[in-house]
Amino acid sequence: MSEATTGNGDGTTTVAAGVSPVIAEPPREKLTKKAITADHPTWCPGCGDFAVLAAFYKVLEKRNVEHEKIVTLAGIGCSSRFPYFVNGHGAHFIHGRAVPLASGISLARPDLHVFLFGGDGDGFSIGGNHLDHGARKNINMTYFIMDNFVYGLTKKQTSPTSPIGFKSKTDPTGAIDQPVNPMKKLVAGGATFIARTHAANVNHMIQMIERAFDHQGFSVIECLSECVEFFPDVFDPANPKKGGSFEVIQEKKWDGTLEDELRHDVTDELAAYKLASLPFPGVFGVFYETDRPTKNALEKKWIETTREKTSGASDLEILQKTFDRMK
Ligand SMILES: Cc1ncc(C[n+]2csc(CCOP(=O)(O)OP(=O)(O)O)c2C)c(N)n1
Ligand code: SF4
Ligand SMILES: [Mg+2]
Repeated sequence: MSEATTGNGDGTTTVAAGVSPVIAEPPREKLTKKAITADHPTWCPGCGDFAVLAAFYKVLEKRNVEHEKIVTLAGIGCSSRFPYFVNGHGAHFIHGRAVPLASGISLARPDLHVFLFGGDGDGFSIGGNHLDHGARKNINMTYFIMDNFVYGLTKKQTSPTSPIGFKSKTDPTGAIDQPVNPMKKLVAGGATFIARTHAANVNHMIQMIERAFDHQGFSVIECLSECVEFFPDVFDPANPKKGGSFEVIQEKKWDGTLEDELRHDVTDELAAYKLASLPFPGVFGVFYETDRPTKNALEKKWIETTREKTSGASDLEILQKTFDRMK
């Protein structure tokens, strides 16, 4: 019991004037899949995004995340419908603007787990610039990008990750532009956790989401997720169930062995860049991870220092002083 409260001996408590009462929380039940499952997903049967949702439910359940602390946000696209299917706080926002919305929420409420979901169009086209700034500022959130190499919701336009030659409504004779390489873009942008996975491999997706969840800072996962309607079979070469090979990055164990010298150092930016240069379907796993102060932490420190300097002045007094200085 805190100093501001007095037990009355009859189970009730008297709270000193001017002090907010501490409300005892009822015992918390374990988070279940049932509790976090919302509407039935409206994706086409066979869409890769179903498996992503299943993996996300699994992680929330496994980690027993506090239900009221889960926030899922998205822009616009088939993949961006994600927040509708998660029973928690969330918003389906403006096309490409999930990162700015999430930045405000993450900075104002650092106690929340901010998850973003979206597509290659939302993240690398219209939202590409926001992605870079979220990354360089290292704002705490986890961004899961379902990359299907096409604009699915708007029915087959060339996306920034569509390969050269892809025939779509915007490129009827085949795409001619160099596609974005998501891993290279994220390394150059300054994201502090960067991973790649595949919707056909649920266990690997779960591992990557858990690693991102544990990371403090701007974490991004690119997930190859097939659009069965407008770009079917494009990821077969990375899908063992369809005859492909799913090559997982072997991370260094720092055990001093000879074989460890060949393993990937996730803190090495250049090594991550080199991995990102491998031809399609490339490799899967954690490309890069570094420990850099988050904007959340830096901003908190700055506010505290300013508070100390203004020696307990109220917000109104600080505002008044600012106006006085401008006279
Ligand atoms: C400002 C604006 N421009 C364009 C659109 C149309 N639009 C909606 S979703 C989308 C692309 C979606 O592609 P992607 O992000 O890859 O998601 P997918 O549907 O493939 O999951 C576009 C161009 C829009 N809603 N708003
Ligand atoms: S159009 Fe493609 S991305 Fe959209 S729900 Fe259907 S299969 Fe999935
Ligand atoms: Mg897409």
